Amino acid sequence: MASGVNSGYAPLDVTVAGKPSNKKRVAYFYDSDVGNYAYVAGHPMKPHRIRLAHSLIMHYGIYKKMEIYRAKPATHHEMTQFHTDEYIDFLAKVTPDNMDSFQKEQGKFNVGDDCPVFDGLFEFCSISAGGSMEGAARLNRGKCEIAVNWAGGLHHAKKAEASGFCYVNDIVLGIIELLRFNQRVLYIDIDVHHGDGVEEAFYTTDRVMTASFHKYGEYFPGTGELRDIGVGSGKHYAVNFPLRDGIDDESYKSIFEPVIQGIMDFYQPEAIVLQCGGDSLSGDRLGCFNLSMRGHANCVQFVKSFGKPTLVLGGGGYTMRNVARTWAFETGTLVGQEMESALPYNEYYEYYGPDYDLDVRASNMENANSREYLEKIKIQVLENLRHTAHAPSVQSTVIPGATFLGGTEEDDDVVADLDEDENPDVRMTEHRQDKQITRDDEFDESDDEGDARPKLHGSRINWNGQRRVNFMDFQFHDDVEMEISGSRESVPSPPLIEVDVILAAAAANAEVNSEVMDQKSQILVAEATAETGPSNAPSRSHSIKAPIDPDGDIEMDEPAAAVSDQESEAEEPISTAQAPLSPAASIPTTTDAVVAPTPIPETNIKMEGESTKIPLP
Ligand code: V1D
Ligand code: CA
Repeated sequence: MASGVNSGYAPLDVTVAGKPSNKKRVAYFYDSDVGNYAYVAGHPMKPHRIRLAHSLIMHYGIYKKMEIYRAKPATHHEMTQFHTDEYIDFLAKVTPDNMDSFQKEQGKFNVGDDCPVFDGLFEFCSISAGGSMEGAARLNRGKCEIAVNWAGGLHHAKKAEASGFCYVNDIVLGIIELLRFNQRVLYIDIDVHHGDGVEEAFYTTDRVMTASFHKYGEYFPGTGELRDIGVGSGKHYAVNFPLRDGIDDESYKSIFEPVIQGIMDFYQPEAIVLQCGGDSLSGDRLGCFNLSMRGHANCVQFVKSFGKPTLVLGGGGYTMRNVARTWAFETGTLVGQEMESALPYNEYYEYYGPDYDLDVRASNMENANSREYLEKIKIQVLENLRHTAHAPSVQSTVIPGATFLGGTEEDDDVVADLDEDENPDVRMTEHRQDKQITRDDEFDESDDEGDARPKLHGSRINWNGQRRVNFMDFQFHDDVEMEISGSRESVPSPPLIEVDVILAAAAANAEVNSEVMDQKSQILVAEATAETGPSNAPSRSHSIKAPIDPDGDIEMDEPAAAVSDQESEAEEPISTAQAPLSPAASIPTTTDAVVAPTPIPETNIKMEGESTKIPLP
């Protein structure tokens, strides 16, 4: 076992498919300020959980097997490689004190209940994004094989819109950095929620394959159907595995490993980004899955086993003590360290009572994912992969007669049936709606040099009737167009390779989703409003109730010891440095400045304007 705790729970694999789990150089990014940021009172997202995880990581001695860095916070300019200037300007300016004078902008940028304005909002976003960008940059330079940023993984943020507790999409920014040196990047998302922001950003390019496993059906954000497979050049490069409540370790492993193996075999990514949202754990305050810590960490171990440069990120997770346990265990898994079941004493020890044990155990909740259901979806997902025309620089065969899903008409019907299984109360599934929409989903190959944007546009209606508009020209803002190569290091820029492709796809994304979704919105709006209303409640409860039990709302300084799981807050060298694939620009160089001795857990970490390496004691 990679991280052997003798618990009787599903073990992590030492080897997967005959591949040894070699030791990797792990770079870990942590900023001791991150735990001091707090969303508004009663909000389930608590950055303090990252400090809890860090404390466990330090006290388990995992720091001895990795390099610890404090990343340079992402700058306004770096953020605009994906986000609009206007949106980032707003995030930088708005405060709880002046927010009343930004009423219009709050609406426009979706800042409100889910994504409140709080003190230090922009700095929090900078820390989160800085860690992911810096992790990607170190992977690019071949300075590590694995980079970890538990403050990252904020997968819902859109180009010009906050969503689902996420403001700045550190994942998209990290992937953009990886794309400078890697032809194909695989994004994997095991948060219980659909990784919509990342999927949207790369929906029309084959340079990034996104794969999300998530609860689907009457659940935020309402996207991530099996049939959502990408558009244009990106068709077949988005993978969605919709799940129902209560999935357990065995069931999850039975789908995750074959799907990821299939993607690895077909797509052959050069780098991987893994979002490890902890809300897929059993007993999560907002989640509805039944994964144990070891079931969750098996995904990390499985991804690690492929030996690709991997950026490991956080994400959701609302039962703080369980998120901390799991991310600490997953950090141990990444460095190959055994971890005792008994938690080491640490300054947050009281959070882990009454057992003071490492494991997060599964419950006896019902698994609404039948073996048959999972098998059907898995087969369709694997079939879709088989029908993909090509991946950049990877030869494969186009299979004639493929339909939108890449399967046969018969397959489409199976999927439609599956949709109906998922949405028994919906009269017409989105799959069928699409068949009725006049589509023009090929890019307009305009000769206009400056505008390779497609003519397809659209919008989607969420499960709760909200219209979603997404702009995805993540590298194509007019004002930064010539600086898409922005890097966190000064690497000489060789001639651009295939940059036209990626730019066209990126530019296309914005218009594609925007207008496709507009069309869908017109058709679906009546139906959507007729659907069952939204449920913010954790679906485990299956009840319409206040989203959060105020009694279970544990603020950052309060231990959870007295609160039960049911009530509480409520991861071959790979790359030696290689020539970048897109031009470099003038974003400041990052170096590793050695500073004061390693703090345990978090004192004496200094920032000197650049990424700071925290030396071992
Ligand atoms: F319960 C709450 C209390 C206060 C504020 C918000 C919530 C809450 C719970 N669940 N908000 C939600 C979800 N929002 C809605 C919308 C509100 N509309 C009417 C519908 O249901 C958002 C859940 C976000 C999940 C984020 C994430 O876990 O995926 C994540 N990953 O990385 C970072 C966050
Ligand atoms: Ca997910």
